Amino acid sequence: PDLDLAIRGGTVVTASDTIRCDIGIRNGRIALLAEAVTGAARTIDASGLLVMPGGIDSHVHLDQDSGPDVTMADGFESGSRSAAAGGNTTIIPFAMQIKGRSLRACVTEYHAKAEGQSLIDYGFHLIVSDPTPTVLNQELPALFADGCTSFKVFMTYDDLVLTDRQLLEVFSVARREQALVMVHAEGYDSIKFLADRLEQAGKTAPYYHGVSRPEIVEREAAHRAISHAELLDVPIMIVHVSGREAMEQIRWARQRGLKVYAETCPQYITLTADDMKGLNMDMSGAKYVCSPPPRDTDSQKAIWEGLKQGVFQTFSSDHCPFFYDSPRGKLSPKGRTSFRWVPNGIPGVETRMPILWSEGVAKGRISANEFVALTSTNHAKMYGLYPQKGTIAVGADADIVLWDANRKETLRQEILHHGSDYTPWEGFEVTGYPVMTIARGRTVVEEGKVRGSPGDGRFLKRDKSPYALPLGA
Ligand code: DUC
Ligand code: ZN
Ligand code: ZN
Ligand code: ZN
Repeated sequence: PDLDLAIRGGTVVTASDTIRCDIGIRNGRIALLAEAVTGAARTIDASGLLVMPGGIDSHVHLDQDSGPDVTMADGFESGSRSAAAGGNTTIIPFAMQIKGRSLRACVTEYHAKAEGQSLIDYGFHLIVSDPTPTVLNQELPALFADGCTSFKVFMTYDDLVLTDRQLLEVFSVARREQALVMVHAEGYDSIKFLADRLEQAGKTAPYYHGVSRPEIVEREAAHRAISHAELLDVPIMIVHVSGREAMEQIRWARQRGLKVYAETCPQYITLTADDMKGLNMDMSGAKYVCSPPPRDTDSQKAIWEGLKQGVFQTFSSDHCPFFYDSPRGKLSPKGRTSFRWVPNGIPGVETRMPILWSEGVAKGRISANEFVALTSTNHAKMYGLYPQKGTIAVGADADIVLWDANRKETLRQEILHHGSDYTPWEGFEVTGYPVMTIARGRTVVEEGKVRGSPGDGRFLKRDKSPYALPLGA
């Protein structure tokens, strides 16, 4: 037989269509879409299941340097395994520059961390924390040419924050090179001011993490980033948008015709600031500490509006996994003294797709096609992977998730594959779950059982993003 694999009897769902058809796969790519595909070396019966493009999670942190006191709970092996178990076939983690060091040298280290480890294909976004002339004029253009065609900048954190001048410098390189800028929009000085005042008042519990980073702080930074982007005519993607305030800035930018894109995450439709209270303001609230912090139920409503109206192009996990009960995790010795030292981030690469399906599609808020766009197709388009990734079409990589729309599951640590020792969604009930994840024609995970191996995943050299073209290009 000239086909390696046939997926038969399922309903194929892409970002644009829902079609009853079979899929024929050869050499890791989709060779054939037809009413009936026969004569393959192996056949998978997908009757009763949805057949969708594998998830692409374009916002994932793995094995990222987290300072001297803290270790991330996932490297590329466990992180990619968890991603695959959650229906993903591609992840785009970050390669972070450490201030005072060469960006190129840091990226080389991340390549070494990932080499031979990932079960699924991966790319890298860069993080620029020290935009020296060498970084701006030599290293960034060379790294873009190497296929890392997007980078993130931070407007907060001592170790990462860029001044407005520096933001303008990197934005202008992005414009010239057609790289896509991702912006962490939270204002450094406001957070510092509020956190100092809270600590002085003895308010140090994890709950005050959220109080120190209110929506206004995110909105102000979003507006500032948008203004810088307009000044230079450079497209930007505002990541992890948490609520109405920042979202209104994005709407405003779009009405002005600006190329301002946005991402949101599961935490902003399911968690609230109250989760950080834990039990009577104890340390267990640290399990939910992430930035921007979860808001309130009104904000969740706002985010749903944005998801339905196309404000958001991508729905990513912002998987940033730490241990809870560990001296190198959320409860590090310093972390116990104040929210200021609790590492910011939560694990979620495995639960992203079930949460959006369950809360979105199963509850009638978005269509299955919109789900595919938000979890896969738009990530591929935005970050230079389309149409190799992100769709089911002849010639595309055979990256596929078989999805049981009716499967009920209770999310809990016990069934997950990540390195963290907890999930923020312990006990959360979902309808809709992945049954099998197929990456370039190979079964990576089947019914929660891992079939793939570290090293099966390859580094993806991404194209320039068509979304990064300036208005006046
Ligand atoms: N930003 C992220 O993107 N992830 C975790 C923490 C943060 O500040
Ligand atoms: Zn590279
Ligand atoms: Zn961020
Ligand atoms: Zn992140």
